[in-house]
Amino acid sequence: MNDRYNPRTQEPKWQQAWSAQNVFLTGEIGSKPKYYVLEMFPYPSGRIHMGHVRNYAMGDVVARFKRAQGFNVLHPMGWDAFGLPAENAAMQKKVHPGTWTYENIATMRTQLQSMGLSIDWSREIATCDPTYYQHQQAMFIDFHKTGLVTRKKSKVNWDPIDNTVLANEQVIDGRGWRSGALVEQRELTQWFFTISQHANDLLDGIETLDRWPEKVRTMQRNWIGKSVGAKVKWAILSSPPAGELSSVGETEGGILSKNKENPSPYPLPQGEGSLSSITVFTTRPDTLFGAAFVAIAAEHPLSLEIAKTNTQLAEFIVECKKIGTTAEAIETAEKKGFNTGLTVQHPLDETRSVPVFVANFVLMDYGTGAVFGCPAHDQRDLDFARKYNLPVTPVVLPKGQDAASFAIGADAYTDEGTLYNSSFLNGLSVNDAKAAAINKLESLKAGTRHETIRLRDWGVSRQRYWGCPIPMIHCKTCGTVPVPKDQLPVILPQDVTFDRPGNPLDHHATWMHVNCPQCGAPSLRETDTMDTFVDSSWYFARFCDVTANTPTNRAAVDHFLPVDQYIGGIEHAVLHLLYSRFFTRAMSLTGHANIKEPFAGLFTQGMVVHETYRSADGNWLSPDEILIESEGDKRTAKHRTTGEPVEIGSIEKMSKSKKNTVDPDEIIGSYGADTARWFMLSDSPPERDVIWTEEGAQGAFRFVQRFWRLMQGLQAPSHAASDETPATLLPMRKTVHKALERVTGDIENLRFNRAVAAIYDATNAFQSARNACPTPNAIEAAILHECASILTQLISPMMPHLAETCWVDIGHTTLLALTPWAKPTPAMLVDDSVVMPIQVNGKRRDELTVAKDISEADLRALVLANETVVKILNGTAPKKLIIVPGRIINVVI
Ligand code: ANZ
Ligand code: ZN
Repeated sequence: MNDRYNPRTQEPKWQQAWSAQNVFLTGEIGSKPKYYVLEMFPYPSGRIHMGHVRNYAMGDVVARFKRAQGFNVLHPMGWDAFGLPAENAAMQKKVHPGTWTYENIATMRTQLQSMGLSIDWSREIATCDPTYYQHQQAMFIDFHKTGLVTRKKSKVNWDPIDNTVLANEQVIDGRGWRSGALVEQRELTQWFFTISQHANDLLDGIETLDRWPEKVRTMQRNWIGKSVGAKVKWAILSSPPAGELSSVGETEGGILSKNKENPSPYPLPQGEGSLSSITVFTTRPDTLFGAAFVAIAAEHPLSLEIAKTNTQLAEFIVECKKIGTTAEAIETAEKKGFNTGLTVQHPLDETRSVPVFVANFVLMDYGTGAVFGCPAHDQRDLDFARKYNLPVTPVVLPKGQDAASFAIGADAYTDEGTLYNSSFLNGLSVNDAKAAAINKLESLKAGTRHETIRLRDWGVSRQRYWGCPIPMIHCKTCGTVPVPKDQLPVILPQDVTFDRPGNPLDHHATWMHVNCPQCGAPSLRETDTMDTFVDSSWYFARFCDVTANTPTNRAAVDHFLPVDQYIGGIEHAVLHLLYSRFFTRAMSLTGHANIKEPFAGLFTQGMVVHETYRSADGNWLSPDEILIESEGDKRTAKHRTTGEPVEIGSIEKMSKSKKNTVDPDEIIGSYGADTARWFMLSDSPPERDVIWTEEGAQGAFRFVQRFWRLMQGLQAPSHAASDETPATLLPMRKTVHKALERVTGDIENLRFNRAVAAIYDATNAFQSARNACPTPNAIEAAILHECASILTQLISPMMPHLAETCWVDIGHTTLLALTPWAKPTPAMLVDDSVVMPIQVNGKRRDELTVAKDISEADLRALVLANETVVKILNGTAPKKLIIVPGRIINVVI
């Protein structure tokens, strides 16, 4: 007999057995209740990393557990296979993106299979495969027909040397990654999904996601960014200084339009800040009486108009544009303004006016592209006011402050308080003042209640090769025409070159030349491909039936969706999840599904982190280049070959740049997949980071060996264990049944580390009991076997190979993976009982044997039903029943 468990022979053996018996294929619809567990599918970058191991180990525990609990489990796997890295590889290694991608998929599939994941591989999909993306193209056309897709102008990063559009990640410190040229902003007509029109529905939906982390729900809410407030009109009073913007007059209907010498009309829609007024958006109409200035965006039509005759302003506008378009860049840039010389009238106080600035912090595409500034109650406005010497008038008085002495120093006051310095708003709370101000504005026709959403439409055009082609054709006479569905898929051409910058599809000799499907005239294919976030926005629906010849099989989608448990990284908390939620709505609007929320339960797991190591010359060293020596608590490291001392650095997320990674293949090769899975799940709560250590892996491996040894030499008993338990085995048997109950609840709630702890305890108890019972009789053997079976099943979701091996070793003849989850025997869950004397009026009359943890209500009922007590009471009620828990009962009559 072997005296060690050998994962290298056992793990492949069981993987073959499961696959040969199709254990993990999802069953027919309706055979059993369904359970859909999904981990975010990987990008085929080349090899799996430890983060994948953790993510997929967790999902697999849930899948195996739910299967054993009698669910028809859908647990699929696929590849998020389009994207820029494949094109970079094509350029650097002269290999076709498709070849590179499929080779990576083959490698990673083998790696994942070596983990022993219980996946239905018959449902595997790769998003770069035409059998997948043809359906995405069909839906794009349906979305287009339904108004869920539009085309409009949008800014892109333009590399003026390479003459190409750059993805955001190709812009490094404002320069093109290849050319090094300063990147410019250009406007291009691009394709968009109209997600912003669904913002309110996406917001409302968040409230129904009660099995999502609160943190993610908050991030989604913030990203959508709904602001409630008002639009307020400020009438333009005076002109800019003469000479800069010549001859303007204060005539009704606008200061410039009626000027005969300068007839250029503003390109402004009436109302949105027409010639005569500037409309701002504010969330703080309560602070209107503290206004010190109005500021407009550099690209506001009014600034552009003034800049036509004002070169200084024109220069300022150019400077503003250099900041870039990201909200982050605008937020961090130094706040600057340009005084236009215009003044506007306060909407609630005829006697007051404020100056108008063009300011670099005002975004043209948010709100109305114009704001009023209240320095006392907004930090940005305060900084601005200090810089340009504008008055700072507080209008919200904090509780406990004195109106006569309260003053604003370096910090704006942004909290609650009572309005003052504010005419009819004086004395109101901030909230009441907001309402009162809006009412007044509305009655004066100077403003309206208004909500603004920060979420922008989702631009999906990418000027790249390795993505899903957008199935549209541009015809000179018919405009943009969808590719007829019977001509789908629009397949990416194979013969492309990557030897020049830009989109290879634009350089292909023939691909883009087609005839218009409507009029037959020579036309051009759209050469933009879709953002890869589109690919991952519906893969979970395709998994329900990967053979359907329409995008979805409605019966399958209606049955399996929503995903019951989705597991992935917090880095996808906003975009991927929001896009998927939108896409699911869009699919339902076009008949491809019938739900709004794709993921009923979401779990975001923590990262895998590791110590870092550095040599004396400051270079990072990988864990396998060093040796750790420990003396007591002190650990030192030295170089494995040179013996030079190595500094042990901080614990960080595993990354290639810091070389603190370990390779899953190596771990699985030396310890086996079960050890890797067990350690990943055992050491910290799944939502937190887990520190990977060699010592920890070794500890897990020792447990694997110990568990296996413990299960040797137990034979299947002649009959099942009865409830009667010899006193020597009773505590152990109870511990094991209680562990069964606890682990069941812990896995249900994804508390894997707690489940592991309970298994350790129960395994220890089992080991002691076996030691104490070296030659079991038939009754004892049956109990030991029962407990061994339970323990083996408890480890099976985490360590499925070891569990199958032990399952056979203890005499079972079927696959554990096909065995229903055990149920604890209720009697074994009862804690040790106590004997409680019953006194009547202080005199001992009887006793009760009850469970230690019996509730007081149950105990009362037992006392009143006790034969002796019933006789003494003789139909009357006791005056009092005094219970000292666990000790004594006194009946007072
Ligand atoms: C006056 C005011 C006074 C403001 C005060 C705040 C505090 P959120 O919550 O993000 O929607 N704002 C409006 N449009 C803007 C734009 N296009 N670019 C830059 N800032 C803009 O922010 C709304 C607030 O941001 C608005 O309320 C406005 O400043 C500013 F004590 O109006 B507030
Ligand atoms: Zn045409």
